[in-house]
Amino acid sequence: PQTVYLKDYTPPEYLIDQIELHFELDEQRTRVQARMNVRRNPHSSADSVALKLWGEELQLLSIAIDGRPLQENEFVVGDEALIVHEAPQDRPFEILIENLIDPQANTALEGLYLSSSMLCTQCEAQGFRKITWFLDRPDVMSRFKTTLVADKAKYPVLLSNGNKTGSGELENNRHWVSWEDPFAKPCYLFALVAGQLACVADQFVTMSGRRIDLQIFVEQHNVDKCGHAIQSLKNAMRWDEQTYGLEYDLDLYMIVAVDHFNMGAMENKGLNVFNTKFVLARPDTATDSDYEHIEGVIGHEYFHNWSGNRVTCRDWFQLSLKEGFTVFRDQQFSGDMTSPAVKRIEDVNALRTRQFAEDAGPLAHPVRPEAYIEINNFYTLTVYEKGAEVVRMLHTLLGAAGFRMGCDLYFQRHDGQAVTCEDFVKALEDANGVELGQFRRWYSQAGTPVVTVEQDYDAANGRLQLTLRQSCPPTPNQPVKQPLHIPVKLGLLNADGSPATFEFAGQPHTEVTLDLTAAEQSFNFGNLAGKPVVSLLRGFSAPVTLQMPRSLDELAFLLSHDSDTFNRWEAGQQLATQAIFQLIDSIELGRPLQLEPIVVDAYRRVLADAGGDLSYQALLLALPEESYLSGQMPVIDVEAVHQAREFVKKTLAENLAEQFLELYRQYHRDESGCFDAGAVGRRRLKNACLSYLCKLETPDSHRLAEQQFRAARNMTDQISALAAIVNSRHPDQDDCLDSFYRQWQQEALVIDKWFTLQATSSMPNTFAKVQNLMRHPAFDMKTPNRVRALVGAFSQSNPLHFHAANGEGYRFLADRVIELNALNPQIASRMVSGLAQWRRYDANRQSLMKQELQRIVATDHLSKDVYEIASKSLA
Ligand code: DPP
Ligand code: ZN
Repeated sequence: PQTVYLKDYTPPEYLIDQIELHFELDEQRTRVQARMNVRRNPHSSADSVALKLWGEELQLLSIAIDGRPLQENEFVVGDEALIVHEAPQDRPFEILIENLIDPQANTALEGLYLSSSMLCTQCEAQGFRKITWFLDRPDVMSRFKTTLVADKAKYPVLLSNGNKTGSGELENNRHWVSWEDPFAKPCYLFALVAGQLACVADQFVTMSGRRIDLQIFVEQHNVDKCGHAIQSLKNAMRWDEQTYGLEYDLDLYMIVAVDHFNMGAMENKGLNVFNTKFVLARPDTATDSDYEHIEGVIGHEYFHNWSGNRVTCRDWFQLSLKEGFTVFRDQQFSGDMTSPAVKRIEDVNALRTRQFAEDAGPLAHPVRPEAYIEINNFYTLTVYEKGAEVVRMLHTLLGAAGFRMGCDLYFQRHDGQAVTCEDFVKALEDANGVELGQFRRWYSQAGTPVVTVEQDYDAANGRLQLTLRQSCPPTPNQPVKQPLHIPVKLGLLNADGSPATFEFAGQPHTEVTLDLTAAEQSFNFGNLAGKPVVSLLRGFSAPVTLQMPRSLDELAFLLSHDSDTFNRWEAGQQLATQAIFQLIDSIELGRPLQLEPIVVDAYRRVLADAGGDLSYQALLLALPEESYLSGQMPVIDVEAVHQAREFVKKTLAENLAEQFLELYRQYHRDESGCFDAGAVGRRRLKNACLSYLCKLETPDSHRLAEQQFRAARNMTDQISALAAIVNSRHPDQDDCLDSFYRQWQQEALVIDKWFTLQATSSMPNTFAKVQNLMRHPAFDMKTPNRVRALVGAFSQSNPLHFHAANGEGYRFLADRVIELNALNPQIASRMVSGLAQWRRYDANRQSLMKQELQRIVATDHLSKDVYEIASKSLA
């Protein structure tokens, strides 16, 4: 397979200003007619060049230029492209292509495909070439007119981008609808949908007084689960007006929910296509977190209308231009809608457990990658989540007002263009009159920087000197790293826990952002009454690993007193992490296990402090995840990590049982249907307590969980109780699982949760259960959500059992990857990630994992997607 390089970018030789598409829709034989207005790009080389249109899995019926059918010697059709040897060079011309496609055979879910009984499309990144031959690249922007013709009974609803311009009846019970999108766009934003769909409608009045129709299309049985999505959309539209001054630009905004979808959702102009998971919610079927994710993803796709659609990417190496920026925007939005403190912690937690692992492994790549074999493999945590952190640092460095000025200039300067990450940074610089030269390295340099800290306190003069050093480990193709511009937010605490006022750069402060730009740099803080406790990297102001040795006492102190909500939580995490690592040492040395009393005391204080944000309190109670702990070990010992963490959880439960039970009782009430911060917080805190209490494995704790499970009228309470039951030795576990299945068998998204709970259980014989579940009638390898719920959850969220020392988990995963490779390469390649980190394990596991990767690479007809991930993992 061929590698594509950023350095080889050249502007397109041809442009397509307009395309008129005509579809005769049919499950197995869809006829596509594309009429394109083509001309040479005045900004490309002047040489005469052949016209190369990308196309895959298409059957050509006819091709004509300016009405003249081409002879066979005038063009050639290959597996990937159609080449017209001599196209007109000196004038615009029209190409007319007719071809056939087979949506039902399309299990890769790229291009036009069948999902349940509806036809829909997914064109990002390069799916349009599976619809017709085209200049499928984001810097070719065209105005689209689309006509859809279909059977009226099977496909009463026919949708595409933009505004509806006409419709009518045809013979044989067929009908047509035509659409026109007034905004030029790259073909990755094209969409069509056809099906028997119910519509939930609303309206939004924009800040300039325009009335926008909002429509959500779902299968009839889901109309009662669209209320939250519609409200989220309205919230997002208002928020973008208020926060970025950005208004919606069409008269209609449509969202369609489909069961079969490779990703979360897609921002097609005026016609978003969503995975049902990020639309459908009812209090009894969706958890509080589901409600939040729906709001976040609805916001994300809506925000793309400006950051992605009006201003798009020049080439796919610039993907983070739209994704990093839009993730940052959706994070801001979700924080504003819920709790900024809680949202920040959740985002950092995900970044540190998952993106940091990617950045430390064989698939590490910069936020702006330099090479790819298959672009679908680069929709990564690095491009999305680290990309968002890079935008967040720009926000921190420029301040909210400066950042907004920069964004205004960016949108104004580049509206209607396909641009680069460089253009984005340049707009921020120009609007603020600043220079961000060194900062740009964040886009080109992979790996997570490590920052170490040395403190030197001069009591006589009340001065503190901090020396910060940064380094970054080598990553593939980047052996040597340059220092980065790292914003480090800092505060100091007095001995009594109050915030200290200090002198920095001649001014009094209570908080500053240090610009760490050199490999080693010292900073001085004066006017101190006594030795302060340093609170560093507040709000996680940069995506780095901070190494700062601290005593358990100091961490407990910060957990009680730090005014920065992120660092207060972080102190608790570090406290638990240190305690767990001490226990891991004891396990490995065969010593008896004992938890430091200071840890129990710290959690007792967290339990006692019920004054504030209960969701935040629940986060303070959550122990660091096994994957986060593993990420810090030179050689990962999954069993010791699990055993040590369980020991801490159980010991805390034993020592603080009364407090856990009291809090549980205090907040256990039925507030189903209430989603305000108070009700959500009460559920979170109560369920955190329940999960501790179930570690006691007493008849009382079992009864408590089962009562909650049986009585629950909302999914948060029901699934939390079931999770506690499934992860304990509860005697009625199987009965509870069966009754849950019977209750919810008609609700695909709830059954996904049922699969995931079992796949992630830490109890013995989980692997046998996973194998049985593969044969369950509700399991289906062609439904990505189901595959992720079982195969994905087991291999990525059950380290204990997936990494079984006999290699059964690895063999199982490789078998599934090979099966999926033939059905859906994108999903197959996502599943490989369970094996990518093989170097982090002991020699026995390394060789077992490597074997499976080698078996995958040796598979016949391996897709580019799987080949790239598996071969790079081995390299
Ligand atoms: N562009 C899509 C997104 O919003 C890709 N799934 O992330
Ligand atoms: Zn996106």
